[in-house]
Formats: sequence, C-alpha cells, structure tokens
Amino acid sequence: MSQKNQTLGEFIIENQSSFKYTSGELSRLINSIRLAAKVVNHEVNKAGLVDIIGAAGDTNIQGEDQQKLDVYANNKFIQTMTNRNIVCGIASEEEDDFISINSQDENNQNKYIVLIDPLDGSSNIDVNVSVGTIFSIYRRVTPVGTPVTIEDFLQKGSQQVAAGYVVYGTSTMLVYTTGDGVNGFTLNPAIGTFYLSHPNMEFPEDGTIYSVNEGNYIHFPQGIKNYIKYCQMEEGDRPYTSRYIGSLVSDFHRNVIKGGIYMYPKSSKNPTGKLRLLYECNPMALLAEQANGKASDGFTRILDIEPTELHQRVPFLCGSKNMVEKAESFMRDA
Ligand code: P6P
Repeated sequence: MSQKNQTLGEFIIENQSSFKYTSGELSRLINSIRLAAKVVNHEVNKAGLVDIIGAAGDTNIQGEDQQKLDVYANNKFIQTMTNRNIVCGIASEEEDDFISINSQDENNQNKYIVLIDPLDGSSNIDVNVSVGTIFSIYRRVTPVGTPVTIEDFLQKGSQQVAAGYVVYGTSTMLVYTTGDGVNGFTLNPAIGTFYLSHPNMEFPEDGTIYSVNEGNYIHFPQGIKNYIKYCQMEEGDRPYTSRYIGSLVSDFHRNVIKGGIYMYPKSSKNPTGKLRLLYECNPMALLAEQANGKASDGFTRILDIEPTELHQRVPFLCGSKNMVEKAESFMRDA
C-alpha cells in the first residue's frame, strides 16, 4: 500500500510485482524518464537566465517554431532512454519519423517503445507559464530482435502499458499510471528526489471548470457552441468557471484535482483538431480513465481510435466523467 512521502524509487520497487509484465524493464524505463525529467526541469527553471529560450530557428513536422527548450527536452529524453538501453523505438512530436534504438540488432531483446511530447505548451516558455512533458509506453508488436516498424507505433491507446506527464509548474510533478490507478510525485529540488504527494488521483465525477480556447468559438461545431453556452447559463452551480492556461498538461492537472473538462474540438481552422492522438491524447486519455474520468473525440472513446499515422490529430474532450458525457450529449443532439 503506497503511503505519502514514499519516494518514486521506493514506489516503483514496491509496485513492480503488481505490474503484469513485471520484468524490471518498465521500472527501469520509468526511472529513465524520472532522470530526464529532473534534467529538463533544471533547464526549464532557469530558462529566463540563459540563452536557451526563444526559437531554435527550426520548425517541427507540425510546422511549429521549435523553441530551444523543445529541442533540448527532446534530445535529453531520447538520449536518456537510449543510454539506458531499455527501449527499441521512440517517436516524438519533434521528430518527423520514429527512431529505431538498435532494434535491427538481433540480440536486442528490448520490448518497449515510447511516444513523447517532450515539451508541451512550449509557446508558454518565454512568458514563464507552466509547460509539460507527456509520454506513452507500449510493448512492441513486431518480434524482438527485428527492426521496429510503424506498426509498433500505430497501436490503439487501449494497448498502452503506461502513460504519464511531467508538469514544470510552481512545483515539478511526475504523474503516471501503469494501469493500476494514477499517482503524483512532487520533486524536492534541493535533493533531486520525487516524493509521493498525490496518491490515487481521481477526477471528481462532476466539476465547475471548463477549459477551452473561446477565441475559436465561431469556428467550433454547433454542439460545442451549445455546450459552452450551457456552461455559461445561470442555473444550479452554473455558470461554471472558465480556466484555460494554453498548456494541456497544466489544464489537465488542475482539472483532475478540482474537477473540470478540457476541450480542444475540431474547428474550421483545425478540421481534425489540434492535439496529436499518439503522444498527447492517448496518454492523457489513459490517465483520465485510470483517474475515474473520461476522454473522447466527442463521439468515440479516444483509447479505441485506430491510429493511421504518427502525427495524426483528433478532437479531444477530457475530464470529469459527467461533464464529458454532458458535452457528448450536446454533440449528439446538434
Ligand atoms: P491554442 C500547446 O501547443 C497545446 O498543444 C496544448 O498544450 C494546449 O492546450 C493547446 O495546444 C493550446 O492551443 O490553440 O489554444 O493556443
């Protein structure tokens, strides 16, 4: 049984046996993510002081300006997982294609692949607003000892063996699940140790916070417009409070603690939504469901969506179960 103030290392060891694929590899993988998170946190925390903020002068496959910290975080997570010789493949928002990690070596018995958004919300970096890292872990589906293929990465979200995020905020937290609930660990920067601060995190079934970029309102589907108007109506505990940070990890983290719904719908500007299925929506959807919440594209459970390409985007509704279901009802009735 987990107890508060347990360190992340102690928690991983104590709970390793409860993980059905227990072999120690996943524990080592979570530990490598822990290390990379501490290193990236150090850079994020001093971003204003050194010449590491601002555009890196390049753009990623999304056509978005790569911030230097994006590039740094991407390289650090890839390097840490590669050095530890734990995974056979990595896909990243910052990489056009997936990366094989020695998977062509027939002696390579590593069976995990990782998909990652190394620094989500990076447009907030220069204005000192929270950003985050999102990760998603699968077992490969192609035989070990053969090169990983796109098939290993295009798995449904329901096949994830673990998922989590790091939020670099007023404190730095690592929140993750291996399919047995969601636990949050807060970094004590003085000693570089994560401590269990939020055991068994769960969305309240209901909430009073809705998170959406209302600047896109006129471009939203009618069902979303109708739900937003419902949120703003004076009745019962409504109008709700609108809170939108512009950083998925931060909005999700506040909503899982206080109750709420996050929405990034499709729009005439983003016909299939903005968020990426594989390394944003799937991991956050697994966390949401493990935390008694819900995640859909407005009609279909996110974890059931069959991926078709590495960087595909989907509309995304995620949060307190009753709020997501209410929004879905407006989508159905529109
Ligand atoms: P907009 C950050 O770029 C991100 O992927 C999410 O973290 C965030 O919620 C969303 O996009 C913000 O997008 O269009 O509202 O600025």
